[in-house]
Amino acid sequence: MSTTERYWAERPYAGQKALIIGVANERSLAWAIARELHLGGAELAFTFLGEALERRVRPLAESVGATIVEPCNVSDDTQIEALFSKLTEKWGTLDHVIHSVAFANREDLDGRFVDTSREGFRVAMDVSAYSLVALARHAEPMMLNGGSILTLSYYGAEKVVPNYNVMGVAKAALEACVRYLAWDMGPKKIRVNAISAGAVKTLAAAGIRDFRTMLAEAAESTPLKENIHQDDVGRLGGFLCGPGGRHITGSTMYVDSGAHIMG
Ligand code: 0WE
Repeated sequence: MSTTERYWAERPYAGQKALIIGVANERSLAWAIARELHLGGAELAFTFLGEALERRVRPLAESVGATIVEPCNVSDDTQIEALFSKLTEKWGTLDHVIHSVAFANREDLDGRFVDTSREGFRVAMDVSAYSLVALARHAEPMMLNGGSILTLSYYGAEKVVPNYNVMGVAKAALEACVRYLAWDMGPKKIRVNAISAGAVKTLAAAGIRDFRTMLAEAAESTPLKENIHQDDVGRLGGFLCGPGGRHITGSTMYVDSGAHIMG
């Protein structure tokens, strides 16, 4: 038996249930974490936004034996409530929530941050930061055995990454939400953490100007001299949901080839 086979033979998430929000296709970071949890024996539920993504998500969900695939627009309380009534009815309890959702208007990811409109700021904050709070609040009563809530962040939360603009502000808020949620939920042994991932080619990065150049430059300038892969995020996500993460909460952990240490 190889080392990896031996690792998965332990099935660290056997009997556990995980809700995955933010799979768009096979390149999604949420999908990488979902696969990792599936390998370790977890049962999965997925959400999608709109019919186009439903057609993408359903086959992926089926490939890992998931039977719960529900719509969820995270900026709509009614849809969040419907999702959790379905989960309560089908599962009753929940162990993990993976939140891998962000949105800013396309025009706010270019040009000057100072030009962000009130509505653009509101939308970015609502979808990218507040949604974690709303989901955590609904998940909490189902997480009777403790568990893990994970979200995805990016270095633009801490330092200026040109053009990341309002998303940087929203990710800063998201990382602060992680800390306050960790404090609220700690007594119930629910851990809340963020993974700050290096730039990686996903649907969220498609159409972002000069993204390929960014990737190439990042690869050159990081200590490890290579870009990250979705699977790197999958492994850290699995670690944080598993026994390795038992006393880790409120943290933002980096998977970025060391990019964040550079001055
Ligand atoms: O968080 C992100 C991007 C999230 C995102 C992507 C889009 C594209 C399509 C949020 N909203 C939208 N809205 C759209 O209309 N990343 C970490 C990837 C990313 O995005 C950047 C980056 C990096 C890295 C934008 C500018 C500069 C760097």
